[in-house]
Amino acid sequence: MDSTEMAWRIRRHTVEMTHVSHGSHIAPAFSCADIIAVLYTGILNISPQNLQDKDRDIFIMSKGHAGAAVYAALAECGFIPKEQLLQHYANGSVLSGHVSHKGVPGVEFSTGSLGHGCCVAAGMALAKKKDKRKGRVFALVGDGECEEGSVWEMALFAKHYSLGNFTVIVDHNKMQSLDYCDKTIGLTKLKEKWEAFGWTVKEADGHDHEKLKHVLKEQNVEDPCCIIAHTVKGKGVSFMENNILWHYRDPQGEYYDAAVKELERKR
Ligand SMILES: Cc1ncc(C[n+]2csc(CCOP(=O)(O)OP(=O)(O)O)c2C)c(N)n1
Repeated sequence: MDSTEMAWRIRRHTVEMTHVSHGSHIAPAFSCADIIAVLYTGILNISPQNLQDKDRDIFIMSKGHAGAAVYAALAECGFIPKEQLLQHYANGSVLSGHVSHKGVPGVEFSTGSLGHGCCVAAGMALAKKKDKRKGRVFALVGDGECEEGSVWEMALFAKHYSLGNFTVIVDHNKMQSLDYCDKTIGLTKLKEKWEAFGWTVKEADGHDHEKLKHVLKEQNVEDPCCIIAHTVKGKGVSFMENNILWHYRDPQGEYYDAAVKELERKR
């Protein structure tokens, strides 16, 4: 499957998942749907067959609240049955709202408490390096998540250990849960901040699949790499785009119908 079809399917599944469960975080999932689609269709060396392979790539969804996008990609890649997606956010389901690795093959670490996943990912990258293992480690963080102090401890750590096998992707949609990032805790000169920590920094349109493939394919030798992906929160359904309401709101009634209609038209 190509990345465009994968991104469409991630968005389409996410509408159903959040509609059925009355679950939140549709806009955070739409924001990174293209990044996840590109990762799972041509970058990550992971499959249901190589999950025990110590040389596999590792992906950690540090902004774990957008777990629907990961579950949808895993279902499309054969890690979990597609029918299971509709249990997302349901009581007792293994597909919890925030990504969980318990009972979900393909999820490497449970996340949701922002600022943690990327730190564990850095530790995994160091373990790979020490064990002389192949494979790269990727972590997807939110820009609001970059307001967590632990993210910057991780940045120091990854540079100190020259983790060239480690890539952090920042989903830079300029929004967080209740407002714009800049109105909460400013993130000005985000590129310069990562550079000041000694990272190689690249920027890309987070919805341009060719650009994403280009920056994600290149691997650094010594420095850890940060890719700042410029995105639109809610991307794919026009009334959700850049609209803070859709961080938590779930699509019901006329909103559900309109979201489905727009996505079907865009296929
Ligand atoms: C440690 C922690 N504090 C607060 C929250 C509540 N929370 C969930 S999503 C979110 C906003 C995240 O913003 P961002 O990282 O920019 O993600 P995006 O805008 O892409 O959804 C917050 C504060 C959390 N999950 N973890």
